[in-house]
Amino acid sequence: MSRAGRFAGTVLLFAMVSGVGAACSDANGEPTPTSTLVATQDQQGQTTTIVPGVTKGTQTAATNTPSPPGEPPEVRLVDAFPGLGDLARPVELIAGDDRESELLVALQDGRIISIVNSPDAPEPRDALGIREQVSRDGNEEGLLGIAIRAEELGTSRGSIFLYYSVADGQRRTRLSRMDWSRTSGRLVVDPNSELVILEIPQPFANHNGGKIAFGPDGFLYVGLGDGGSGGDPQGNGQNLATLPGSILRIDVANAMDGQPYTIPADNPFAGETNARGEIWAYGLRNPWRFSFDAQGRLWAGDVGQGKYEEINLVVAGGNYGWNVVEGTECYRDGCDPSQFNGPIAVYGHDGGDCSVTGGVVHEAKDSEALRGWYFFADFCSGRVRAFQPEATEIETFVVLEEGPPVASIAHISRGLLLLSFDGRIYRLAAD
Ligand SMILES: [Ca+2]
Repeated sequence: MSRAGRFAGTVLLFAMVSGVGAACSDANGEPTPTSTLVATQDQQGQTTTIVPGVTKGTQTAATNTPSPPGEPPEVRLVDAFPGLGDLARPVELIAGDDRESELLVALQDGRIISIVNSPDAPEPRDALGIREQVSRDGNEEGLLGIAIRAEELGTSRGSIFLYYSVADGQRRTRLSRMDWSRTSGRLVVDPNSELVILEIPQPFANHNGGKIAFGPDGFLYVGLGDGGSGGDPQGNGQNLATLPGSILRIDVANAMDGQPYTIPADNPFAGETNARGEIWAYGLRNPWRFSFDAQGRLWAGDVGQGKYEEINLVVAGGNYGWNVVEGTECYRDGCDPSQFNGPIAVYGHDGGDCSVTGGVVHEAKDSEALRGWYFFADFCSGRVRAFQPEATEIETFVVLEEGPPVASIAHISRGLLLLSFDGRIYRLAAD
């Protein structure tokens, strides 16, 4: 199957992933990118000279000069693991050890695979398989997030946290912890060691959020969608008494039976009546992927209903507007958008855009030209966009017009990796 064919074939899946498949909108008043820069996509296998942390050949950091202020970098995608077979719906990639010689990739069907961090990586090994307990009934259901505390990566055993849709019983998602150890140097998770941290009833199959990550403060952040359907019929986004529609911040350092987590005392709603203390920020529709940058700032993509896709800078107690505001416009008539935390970047549904995949600020150990830009993607169109967070006025550029269906973006020292539902993991490279 041709690459173009693969991409076309995944557009429908995308629309479903975002939950906006039936909600196409007109383009009136949509903000448009100020610049369109088309970069070519490399063929698979072009970058076989790359080794972890080092970029050889013509793509050395020394030859990549920073982009002039305000000018977007020229980028292309290279297959990061050309020796690997296609992966089935990869949704997260994290380091498996402190040298990043091993990487863990979560597959939506309930597997975690271990791959060698090298372009000529041999076929993956299984680190965990819990397909029988993970629901894939809905397109957006499945194993959606994994996280390991960075301090544990240099050790021989530790804990991994998982977020997935539960197969049995009432429709719900689960945050849980399992133990891992190393066998022949590779991380293996023990599925029998599961401790359930938190379960969230899910009234509908879509909008499950699913990104989980430890912040620089050591607390676990959990992205939850609004509960699903369309338009947030339960009003979870603006309801502080319910968890959906929020990013949570919880302390799982001493998780145990009977007290699987605690609420940090400095959480914005800790101790308030009629509010869940776990909530760090709310008013989110489906925060599909978030990340922390080197300064500790939390960036989240929020998938729109039918008109606008957002990138938000998430702060304690922030209310990002859903379901009163979509983007910078009223979703409910007569609202006042200035009452909410507005998005840092927003784009409309022109040209096939329909579902944002939140990205990362590139620390660019591999390329000076990419340093400091926040890169993110649209799952439906395949476009990759970028902006400079430090700019006085945020200006968003399309840096890649035709890309694959990127479901998640990860950041390791080797570079910025885009996990695509075409089965490949790409590295973003400077041209
Ligand atoms: Ca919003």
